Order: sequence, then structure tokens, then C-alpha cells
Amino acid sequence: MKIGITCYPTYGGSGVIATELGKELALRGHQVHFISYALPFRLNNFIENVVFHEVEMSNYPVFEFPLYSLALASKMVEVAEYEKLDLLHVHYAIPHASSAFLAKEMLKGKNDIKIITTLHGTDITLVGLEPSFLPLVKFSIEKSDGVTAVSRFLKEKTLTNYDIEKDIQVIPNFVDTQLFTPNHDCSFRKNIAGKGEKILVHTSNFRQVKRVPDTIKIFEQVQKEIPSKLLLVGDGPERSECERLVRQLDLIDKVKFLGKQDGLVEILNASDVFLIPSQSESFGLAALEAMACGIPVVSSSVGGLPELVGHNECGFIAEIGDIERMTKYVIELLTNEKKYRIFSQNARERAVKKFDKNKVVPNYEDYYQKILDS
Ligand code: GMT
Repeated sequence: MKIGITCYPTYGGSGVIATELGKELALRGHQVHFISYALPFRLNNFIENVVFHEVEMSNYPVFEFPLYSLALASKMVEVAEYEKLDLLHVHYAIPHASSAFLAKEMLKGKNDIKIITTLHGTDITLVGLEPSFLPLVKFSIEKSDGVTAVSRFLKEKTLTNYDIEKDIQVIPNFVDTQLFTPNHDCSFRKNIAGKGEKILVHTSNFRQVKRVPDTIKIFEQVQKEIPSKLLLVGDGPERSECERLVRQLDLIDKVKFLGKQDGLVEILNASDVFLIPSQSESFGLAALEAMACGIPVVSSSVGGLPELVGHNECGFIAEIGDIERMTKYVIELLTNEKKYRIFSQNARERAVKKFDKNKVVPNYEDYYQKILDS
């Protein structure tokens, strides 16, 4: 198949999934064309069958706001016509699904094309619900030839919040479990923590929905009981506030802000427990990557997290903001070696059995075929 993929190319789970999917499809012999404003960050080396098309933006002074959605639609038309694409798979509804709809209309009769939209999270649960976007999101979903959601939770939310009757296929996120794999000889650990010290880790884009301050407050309680360090990976709008909180709690020597990092596997392998106390999380790809490395997860009970984590199996879940309970769970894991070992094995096994890329990517291929045949 000849597939166009559009995603946000910067840090973020939807961009990671779109890029890894494109790479995997290319390895399986499909021709993949990424269309976006920048090279997706995980597309960092040459891969046969993968081409990147940059959407160029004009700085014309009359345009007070950049017209990216329109430039994207034009680029989609150009690539679809020139490369004879069979379908456009867009990740994150706003504005990608709307641009794709426009492109499809422009291509009608010349190069008919199918559109598949994958819903990832706040495109549905937060920003999509704003009055200025809601009608457009509903329309773009209804006009897509196929729609997938990354969890059952997100599917249900879409159907109810937007009063949509369309069939939505749940295809969960996935991970390369050969890359994200346990490695107990991780040298990085020695540089971070002393002998006997435990390491908690959190990775995110530091937006409010991630509730990073809760992570810090949980750690504050844990370190009173257990010698430990906290690694905070990633960057975003809340980081300064979090750094302020760390200073205020007098934890500077124990909390390390690592910023954006490529070497995630090594960082996860240096860690003992992954914290994700989010306010909204339609799937929680970062938690899946940790699980694949055999790291138990302590999370909030929102969105798709219960579908992923499996309470009392690969980790624990608690109500949003219940710092006391999450602290208790972390301490339980770090003080009960037998339980820790079982949870760690369960986490790895669940990632391999249910969320490995070789299990999930064929679901996308089948879905593409189903939509092309429809
Ligand atoms: O929806 C967002 O806030 C952004 C998006 C992203 O690009 O990272 O995150 C969502 O998609 C990820 C990939 O499917 C999921 O793992 C995240 O749970 C989801 N984020 C939220 O729902 C907050």
C-alpha cells in the first residue's frame, strides 16, 4: 500500500506511535510518506520506503495567524497525486482530520483516497470539546472513512461526547519490546543512586494534565521512608513550577530534572517504579514503555490507564490526586521484594503479549485493507 501519515512531529505519544507505525509498515514493504511541518523526532535515520514531505509555511504579513491546516491540506493533495497514495492516516484529530477531509474533497474524481483518523487523547477529551472546535471535530470524525481509538475508554468518550454513531475500532498503542527490554546491568544507575537507594521515574511533556507536582509530592513522602531518588524526564510548560516545588520541599539533591532525552531505555532500566498520576490519559504510552522494561507502574485510575496497567498485577492504580494511596503503593512495592519481582515480570509479560509492535501493527494493516475494500 501507499500510505500518507500525518502527525505532530515533536515530542508526544501520538507522534511516537505514528512514526513507529510508519517505520514498521515500511519494513513490511509498504511505501510510507510522512507529511508534517518537521521531521518526526523518531525518524532519525534513513529507512527504505520512507519519505518525508515538509509542509512549508508562508510568513505573508496579512495572515495574522499561521494557516497550517490549509497548507497541510494542499501538501496532502500534492503528495497524494504525485505519489498515488491509497490512503491518508492522520494522528490526532485537530487539525489533521479536517485537513485530510479537505484534501480528499479536492482529490475527488482525480485520485480518490481514503482517510483514516486515529484519536489519541486530548483531541477528544479536552481541546476537541471547546466550543470553537467541537463541531469541526465531530464533522471530521464522521467524514473519515475509518476511525481508530487507542483505548476502549477513548472510543466510548468519543461516541458519547460527540454524539457519534460511527463504528470506531480500538487499536491499542504498541511498543518495540526488543528495544524496550529489561537490562539489569545498567551502568547509569550507579551515577544516580547510591547502593541500596531506589529510583522513581516519571516521563512526560510536563503539561497540567500530567500532574507532575503530584509525582513530586508522592516522592517527598516515599523518600522519608526509603532512601531514594526521583528522575523527571521531559520538558514542557509546568517544568519551572515543578522546579520551584522541588526547591520549596528542599529536595534538590534528590530530584533530577533530565529534560528531553533520547536514551529512554537506559533511564527506565535504571529505575524501580514508574509514576503517572495524570488527570487525563487515554492510553499512557510512557507507562507501557516502562512496563516493557519490567518496571511496575503506580498511576491514577483515569482514562485508559486501568486497561493498560492492570491493578494489583503490573502495578497499582488510585484515584486522581490521592497522593497518600499512591505513596503507600510505591512503598509497598519497594519494600516487598517478592511482590516487586512478580509485578515486574507481569508488567514485562503483559507488554510482550498484548502490546508488542508485531501484535498490534498487523491490526492496522488489516484495518487499512478493510477500509480500502469498503
Ligand atoms: O492528547 C494529548 O494530550 C497528546 C497526545 C500526545 O501526542 O502525546 O497524548 C495522548 O496520546 C498518547 C498516544 O496515543 C497517549 O499515550 C496519551 O495517553 C494521550 N494523552 C492524554 O490522553 C492526555
